[in-house]
Amino acid sequence: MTEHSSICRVCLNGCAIRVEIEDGKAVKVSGDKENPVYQGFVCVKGREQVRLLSDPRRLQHSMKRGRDGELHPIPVNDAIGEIAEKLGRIRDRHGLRAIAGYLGTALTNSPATAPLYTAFMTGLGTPMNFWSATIDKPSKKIGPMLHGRWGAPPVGFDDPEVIMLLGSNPLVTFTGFPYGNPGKWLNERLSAGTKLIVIDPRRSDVAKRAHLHIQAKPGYDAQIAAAIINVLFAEDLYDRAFAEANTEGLETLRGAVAEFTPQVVAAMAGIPAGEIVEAARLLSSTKRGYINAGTGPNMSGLGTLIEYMLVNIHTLCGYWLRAGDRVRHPGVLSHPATFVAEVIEPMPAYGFGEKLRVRDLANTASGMPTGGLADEILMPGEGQVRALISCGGNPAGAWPEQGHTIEAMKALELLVQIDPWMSATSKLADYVIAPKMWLEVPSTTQFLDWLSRTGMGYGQVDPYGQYAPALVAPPEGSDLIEDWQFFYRLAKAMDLPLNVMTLIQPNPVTEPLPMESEPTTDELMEWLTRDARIPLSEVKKHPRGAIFPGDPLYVQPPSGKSAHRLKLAVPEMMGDLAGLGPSAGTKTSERPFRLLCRRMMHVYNSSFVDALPAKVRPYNPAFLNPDDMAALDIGEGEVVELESDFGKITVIAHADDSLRPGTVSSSFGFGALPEEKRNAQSGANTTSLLSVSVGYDRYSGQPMMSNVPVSVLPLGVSRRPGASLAGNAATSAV
Ligand SMILES: Nc1nc2c(c(=O)[nH]1)N[C@H]1C(S)=C(S)[C@@H](COP(=O)(O)OP(=O)(O)OC[C@H]3O[C@@H](n4cnc5c(=O)[nH]c(N)nc54)[C@H](O)[C@@H]3O)O[C@H]1N2
Ligand SMILES: Nc1nc2c(c(=O)[nH]1)N[C@H]1C(S)=C(S)[C@@H](COP(=O)(O)OP(=O)(O)OC[C@H]3O[C@@H](n4cnc5c(=O)[nH]c(N)nc54)[C@H](O)[C@@H]3O)O[C@H]1N2
Ligand code: SF4
Ligand SMILES: [Mo]
Repeated sequence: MTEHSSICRVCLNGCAIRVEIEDGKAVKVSGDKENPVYQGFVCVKGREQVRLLSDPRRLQHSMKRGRDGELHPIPVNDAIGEIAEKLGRIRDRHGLRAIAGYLGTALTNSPATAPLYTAFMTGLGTPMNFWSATIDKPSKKIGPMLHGRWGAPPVGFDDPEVIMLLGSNPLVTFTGFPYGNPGKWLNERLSAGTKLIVIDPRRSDVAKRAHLHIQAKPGYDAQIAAAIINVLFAEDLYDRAFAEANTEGLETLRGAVAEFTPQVVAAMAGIPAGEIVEAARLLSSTKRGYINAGTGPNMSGLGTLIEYMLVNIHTLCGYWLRAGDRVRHPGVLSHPATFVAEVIEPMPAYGFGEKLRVRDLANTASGMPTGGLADEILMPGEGQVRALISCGGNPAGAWPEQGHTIEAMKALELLVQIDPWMSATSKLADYVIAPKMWLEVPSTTQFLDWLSRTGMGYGQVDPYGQYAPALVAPPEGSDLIEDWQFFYRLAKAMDLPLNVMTLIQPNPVTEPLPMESEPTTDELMEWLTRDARIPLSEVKKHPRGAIFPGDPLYVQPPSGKSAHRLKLAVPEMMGDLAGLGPSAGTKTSERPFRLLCRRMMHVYNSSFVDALPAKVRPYNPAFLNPDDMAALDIGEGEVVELESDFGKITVIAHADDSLRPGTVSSSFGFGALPEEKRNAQSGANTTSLLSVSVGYDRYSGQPMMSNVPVSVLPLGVSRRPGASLAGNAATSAV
């Protein structure tokens, strides 16, 4: 038995792990206690990866759909040759727009996947390049781009003294706190005196640790943000000097939030007004703070307005680094950057570049709106998408409105799915390309560097880096390639150039990759990190990972030449806000419950839901407040139906007293394909309750995937006269 260091890639947290290897097979994963950032942290998914690597259900060969309609093994290079030919024919017949690509969350396995995917799509010349960020939190970029750009980083994770989280639960999801050991980091922050505010209809794991948990009804985050700004103005708590020097629209914003008093908003959101006032006072008590909104608010239909209002609070509280401040995370495996304390050139937020043919959507700062892709496939006419290359994502399992997505997948002339598992999308594909997984491929922390630079709520505290070599061989007799190799070989077969962009912001560098002979992954990773602040060779000297402080980097003083200003009151945002005011009237739904999104520690989206550990529930419960269950006469573990305006699913109900009454909380990714007719014991696909075309965010196309009106229908209710379908109406969310 030997023990080696590696990086866990099951999720974005990138834990430093120790891997025990016996007879060439990984047998045990544990956290690396000597690692300065992770300090031994590892979760159940990280530990389970050794079982998953040799799970018999994992694909060992690529597959092709035969004339008999079934999938059969095919040598991977033959598959690539055939796919190249088919794509070439579709391009010649229908044009480049007929070919779309989709990159999902499993891009985290290797820092080479995203650059090679992007280079392939660009080399091919199609604008139909999508990724999962636009069915996740696309407004995290759109909101700040509307607001304008400060030339230095936010205070972020650098010793914040106040943190406000809206609908995110970092202790389970590793988003909203720095990548590392989130529990330890929170303990450290709390003992240093940091104040934590959490806004969530659920007393989530992180809300339990908060100084102030505002357990509002879902869907009121924009109004709550407006009320916080109202208090900042009313009590004169904002950073006046910063705002006067660097912003415009202050008075317009003051006018726009005037009707959103704490009392008015508290009544809407079902919370005490004093909590809004307290939040505003805590937030403005320091200039060292950050605010992060997770999937809950971002999926509630108003993501862009919410993110815009939150970045307004951020600016009004002055949470930006100033001239002379040290930039704590200057990057490791990324290019050195310079930062300046002034407002810099704005970038487009939404509605630019390629237009979708549906819902007036177009490219955004977060990429093309994935919520419109199924329609682009189904809608006949010029530009119709006929081929989809999907890598590391699972459209048929994770895209909203499952039935619609499945119809789209079936309508494609060519569906290529790159996936180590027989996922819902693999089952519908013409070709399934089976890739190598986690410990079988080398990796680096370069993607974490990139995330550290892309915005608030992501990334790491300190400039941390690690390199991990491939540790184990893929299963014997298998025929697997790395994700990036698929795109390299396909480009070669189609005679396309690959101009590879390193994962570096804000000034990405693109250079052509040599196509004469295929590089090794290590050579490619050298290429991707060329000109990095810390050379990869230096990072490799620290196999257990290390912090690379390098020379300190400071924010430069303003050039004095910038004519740009941060915009506090762009007209479309102020218009949207006015539509939510008390004078605009409230929208109601007949349905008494609101479905909340939620993630569970032991699953990762739809990945490996069919291969979960034996000791955990193999399904996604519908969690309900016990009072609501009692009112509906639903027993613990009872099968019930959830019905929205768009679909109905059968789920198993479990009591959870951390939920605000009137809410149902359930994770997604379960339930496979409806035609498999599984029972509730294997989970239900909550995406069937969603719609891509009703209630979406009009800037990003982000579908409404939380705060969704639903009814909870006990099965056989007619036989139980005592049961009421109305829910606990007195307290339910409206
Ligand atoms: N109802 C509902 N729907 C949701 C959400 C929700 O909250 N509620 N959340 C949304 C969010 S936030 C997101 S990000 C999207 C996710 O949307 P997707 O990214 O499309 O979906 P995932 O379930 O993450 O799919 C990951 C796929 O990659 C495969 N995979 C695993 N490892 C590898 C690998 O190394 N290489 C390759 N090529 N493939 C691999 C897995 O088997 C799986 O099929 O779903 C969204 N859908
Ligand atoms: N263990 C694990 N980790 C994961 C994942 C996983 O599947 N498992 N998935 C990964 C992915 S793709 C993502 S995008 C991230 C997501 O990370 P998070 O955003 O932290 O995801 P959730 O746990 O779903 O937390 C969303 C919270 O929003 C609350 N909420 C719902 N609606 C509203 C609303 O309208 N307003 C407010 N204020 N709150 C609301 C819900 O009650 C819930 O507690 O997690 C990532 N990490
Ligand atoms: S949190 Fe768990 S799954 Fe994510 S990187 Fe760490 S060990 Fe892996
Ligand atoms: Mo996500």
